[in-house]
Amino acid sequence: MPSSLQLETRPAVDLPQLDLDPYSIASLMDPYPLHEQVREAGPVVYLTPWQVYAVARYEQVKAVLSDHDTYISGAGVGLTNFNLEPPFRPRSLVLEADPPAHTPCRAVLARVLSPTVLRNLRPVFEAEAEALVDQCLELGAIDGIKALAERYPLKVFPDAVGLAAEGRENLLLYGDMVFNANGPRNELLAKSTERVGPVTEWIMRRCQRDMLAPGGFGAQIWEAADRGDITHEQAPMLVRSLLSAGVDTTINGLGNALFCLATHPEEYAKLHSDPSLARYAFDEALRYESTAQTFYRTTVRDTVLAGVPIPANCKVLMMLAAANRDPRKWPDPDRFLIERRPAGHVAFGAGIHGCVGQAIARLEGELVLSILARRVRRIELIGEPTRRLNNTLRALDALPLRLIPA
Ligand code: OVV
Repeated sequence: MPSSLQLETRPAVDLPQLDLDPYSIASLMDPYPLHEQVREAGPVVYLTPWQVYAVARYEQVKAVLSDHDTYISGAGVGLTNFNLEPPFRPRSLVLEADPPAHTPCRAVLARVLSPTVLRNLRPVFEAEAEALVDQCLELGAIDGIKALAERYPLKVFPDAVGLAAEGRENLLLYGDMVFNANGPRNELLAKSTERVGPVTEWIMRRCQRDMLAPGGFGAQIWEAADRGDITHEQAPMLVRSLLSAGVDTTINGLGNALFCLATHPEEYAKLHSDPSLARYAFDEALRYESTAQTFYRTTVRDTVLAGVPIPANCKVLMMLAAANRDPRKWPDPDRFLIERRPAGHVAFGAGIHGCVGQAIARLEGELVLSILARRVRRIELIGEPTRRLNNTLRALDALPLRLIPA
């Protein structure tokens, strides 16, 4: 047999084929055993249940995030390949777009959420955090999710966008559905699609100019269209991005941080004695319990990653939460340590699609945790936390806590 034929029929270089399902109930409840299996099987693996490539090591996740020309977002950042199946809603102009179309849209959002803007918002966000923590302290026993992790972002973020108070719980249903939609068409997606019914129309109506208070993020997006930075057709779609990505994410970031602190009293004690650790504690919680567990890319051409060939038009699953616990990158990765400096974690992604709202997310996290640290001596877990399963998000439904005042 001629050697060239042998070469052609040789299987791809060491591509482990794993019969593992990240969307099984067991894995959604506790994803970390599967993360370790994928990470240790090789730098690139193939998950047979969904027929996708997957990377779970920090180095390869970072490589895929960084090479946005090869690993594109325009074919969707979930399991569904938009080249083969249409998206369930009109594509996001930032999340599900590539340069050059992506660039001006991203720039508008980056300007609206700039450090200067956030510096001005800080006193407002701080006063809200103080009021809410005081209310929780008066109650003593609270559900940390409903009373704090949900209430805070649901107040401060839509206020900053310029959204009226009525109907904000719709944002929770919408976020739940958008993040479920990045996974397979399973029971979770079916249920949240059912619940979301009339909400989509409500959301799209809120993106219109007349619904957005002057001076808010929403109004500023429309002003960017007046300046010609984007078109007036694009403006409501970018407001939709804020409403899609700005609430459920921070809610669960905060909820997971409260969970980490309640289950690691020795770490909470450190935070209580030095509230200036709040910013690091929030980032460590994001590393340890990454809110957005996964995102996908799609190969635009044949490529090679860590010596493994990947053909064109394939979905590549980036296991962000697994990369954030890769022992090749992090000493003692399975320990929650608030004095760690977890710079470089990929809970916000990285590169041109890295979370454009990460500064506002960190502002919310830092403020809530630092005010808790000052006013609460101890956080006691007084019941079993329950999970809210979502195809993308690491989320809690309930977190029974008692707050012991300082
Ligand atoms: C779920 C999600 C994350 C980030 C961005 C968007 C959505 C968007 O709609 O642009």
